[in-house]
Amino acid sequence: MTTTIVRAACPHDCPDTCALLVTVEDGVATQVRGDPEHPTTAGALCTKVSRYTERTYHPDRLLHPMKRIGKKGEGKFERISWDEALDTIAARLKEIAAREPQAILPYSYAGTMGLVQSESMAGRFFNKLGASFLDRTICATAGGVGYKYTLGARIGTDLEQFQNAKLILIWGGNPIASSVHFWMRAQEAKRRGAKLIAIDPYRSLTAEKCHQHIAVLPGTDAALALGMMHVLIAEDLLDHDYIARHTLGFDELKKRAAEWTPERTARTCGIAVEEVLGLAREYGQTAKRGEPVAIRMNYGLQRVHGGGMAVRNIACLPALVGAWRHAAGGVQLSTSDSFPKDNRALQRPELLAGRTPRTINMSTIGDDLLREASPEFGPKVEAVIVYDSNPVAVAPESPKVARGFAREDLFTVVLEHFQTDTADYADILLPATTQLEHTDVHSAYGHVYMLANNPAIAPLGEAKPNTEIFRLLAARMGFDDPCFRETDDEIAAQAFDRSNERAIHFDWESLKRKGWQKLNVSEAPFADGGFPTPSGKCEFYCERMLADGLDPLPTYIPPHESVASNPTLASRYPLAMISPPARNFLNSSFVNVRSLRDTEGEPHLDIHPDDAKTRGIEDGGMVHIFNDRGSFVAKARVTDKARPGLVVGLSIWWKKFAGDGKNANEVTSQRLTDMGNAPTFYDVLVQVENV
Ligand SMILES: Nc1nc2c(c(=O)[nH]1)N[C@H]1C(S)=C(S)[C@@H](COP(=O)(O)OP(=O)(O)OC[C@H]3O[C@@H](n4cnc5c(=O)[nH]c(N)nc54)[C@H](O)[C@@H]3O)O[C@H]1N2
Ligand SMILES: Nc1nc2c(c(=O)[nH]1)N[C@H]1C(S)=C(S)[C@@H](COP(=O)(O)OP(=O)(O)OC[C@H]3O[C@@H](n4cnc5c(=O)[nH]c(N)nc54)[C@H](O)[C@@H]3O)O[C@H]1N2
Ligand SMILES: [Mo]
Repeated sequence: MTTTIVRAACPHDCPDTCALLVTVEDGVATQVRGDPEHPTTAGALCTKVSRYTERTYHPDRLLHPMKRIGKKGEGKFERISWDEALDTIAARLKEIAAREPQAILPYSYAGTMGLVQSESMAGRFFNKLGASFLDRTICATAGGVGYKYTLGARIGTDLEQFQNAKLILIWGGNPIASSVHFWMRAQEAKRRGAKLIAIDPYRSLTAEKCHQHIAVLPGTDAALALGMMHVLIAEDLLDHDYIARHTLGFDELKKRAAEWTPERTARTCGIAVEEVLGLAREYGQTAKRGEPVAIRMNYGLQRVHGGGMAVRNIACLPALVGAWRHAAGGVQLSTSDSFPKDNRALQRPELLAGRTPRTINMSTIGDDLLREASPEFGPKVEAVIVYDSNPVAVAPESPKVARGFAREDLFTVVLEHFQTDTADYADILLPATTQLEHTDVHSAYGHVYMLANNPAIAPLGEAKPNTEIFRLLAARMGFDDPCFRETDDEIAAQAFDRSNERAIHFDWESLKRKGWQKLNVSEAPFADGGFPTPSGKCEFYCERMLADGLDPLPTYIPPHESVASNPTLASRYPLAMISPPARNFLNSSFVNVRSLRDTEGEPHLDIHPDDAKTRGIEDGGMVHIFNDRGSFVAKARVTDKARPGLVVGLSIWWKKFAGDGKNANEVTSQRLTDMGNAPTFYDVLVQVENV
């Protein structure tokens, strides 16, 4: 028997982007481990990816191209050859493109985060075609835009520093489920005497293990940050020297923060005045003692109307108290802009040849698939090519998404590992390779290492990498630019811009051998200011926001749907619903892996005992969750983990694994955030009753 160890990278949409070691015995991958030498992975994997071989060798893997023989959504397919599949797709796309290429829409997200298998060859293909652009907003753009207004770029505290912090605010994130390698550092900090405070409407697994949990109402974090500023300023818990040298607009901010008394803040957030005061004092006094205070924000807090503003406001806090002076202080939402990705080399925008196709927002795919041609919208969508995403399960207001994909006149191609809820609507379903079967190169959004993914095994069945599928389609379409013939290795070698000092060490061949390489970045990014904003400062007052039609100062934007902001709606639908990630799923990936699904059991709804009692709901009873957009059924868990007025349905279930064939996105809305045109998954009112 020959045994080899292959260096790989976790492809999933998670801040941790782990370095993997894959054991291969006689051509079969038998084990996936975390690389013990990679500092952030530290030899540990989450429950999901430690079972990656179960996913790759799953009996339900798609192994051949197929064409639909049943009704759309029914999921009945028949095996065809690659030639037939590619010829069918090319013929249809040629016919549409000859009339109107913008009637073709790519739909993709982060099924794989690999820079090669996500938007390289695919991006080139759609650029050459002149297809509609897709605005990839479904996760992080609200917070990303808010963060950038304040700090200039998505750069933050290095993950490898958090264990040295004396206070960590875990704000809108549940890292035990969604970023376990950050949580390992936070626990180390706790052992060294740090205090951990969770700010989350729900007592998540993480909130349960922190010293303190502040259960704000969903969508009110911007107000809490303003209240903290008020107290920091009133009690002079400030770093005046840092403010003077490295910030813009402190005097204006002072006036604004004065409006946010602890009483007003507490009322808005649905918490006690003491909680506002206590949080601000803990933060300000720890910093004043010269000790590092760190904030780990996560995207959970920005899936609401004012999500961009909330992130912006929180991003102002470290500069007020001088937390950036310490490598272990500051804030991290994302580190993605630390990476000098060469998107031009990957996607070749010159293939557009001067055209600027219209842009469709992936978060409003429900409405947009149902739209007729119009001067504002442009042509009706006639073809959708889905890869690295499962929109029928994950996109908001799912009843409309499903109706859109059910259109008889829509031509749908899905590249997938499995027959997902979206795959059920495909005209042509193509088998894609998993991370063990293809080459890739990775950046990360929670740490600062570039990683290589070497293929460990041969593709299963007739599966092909996304790149190869688009390469073959390009040839069928007659696209003869040389970039369509590049190999995956050639593409990977162009992923980072080596003229940028941060990626100066990047060399694909050596990265493949070593597996990972840290970017050339400083330990404390803003210790001496140098924010990548137009002013070079942390912008409390932001001219760009004014130009974009926003309040240039931190403010509070209430939820679209809440008891306080919409009492009329709340009289019918009085409960706020959030649907954050379940620990054993990764968005909708892994839901079909038996052992992981069995651990989650079935779709649940956590509801507070008071809210259950008034509705006669008992623990373990089946409940119906509904609003004007739709409804779904789940098993009630009566628990005070959900604060009164809040219900929580951990997600994202495949609809076909739920008893009623529906999931939480039946009731979520397509209304967008204040910034970044992102969805408002956690800005939803519902009513709940016994089935
Ligand atoms: N196991 C697992 N890991 C994942 C994922 C997964 O599905 N499963 N998804 C991955 C993806 S795509 C992402 S984007 C990341 C991050 O994904 P996030 O959406 O940040 O998810 P979580 O880290 O679970 O944290 C969300 C937390 O925010 C809370 N929350 C909801 N609304 C509010 C609010 O208004 N204010 C505040 N303060 N908190 C709120 C929720 O109760 C939850 O505990 O995780 C990634 N990691
Ligand atoms: N209600 C609710 N809805 C949500 C969220 C929520 O918290 N609540 N979270 C939102 C967030 S943060 C996100 S990021 C989105 C995530 O939404 P998506 O990015 O759509 O994520 P997944 O559901 O994991 O689907 C990814 C699919 O890509 C496939 N895939 C993986 N690798 C490859 C590959 O190499 N090739 C091909 N062709 N396919 C591949 C997987 O099999 C999987 O089916 O969902 C959003 N939806
Ligand atoms: Mo996400």
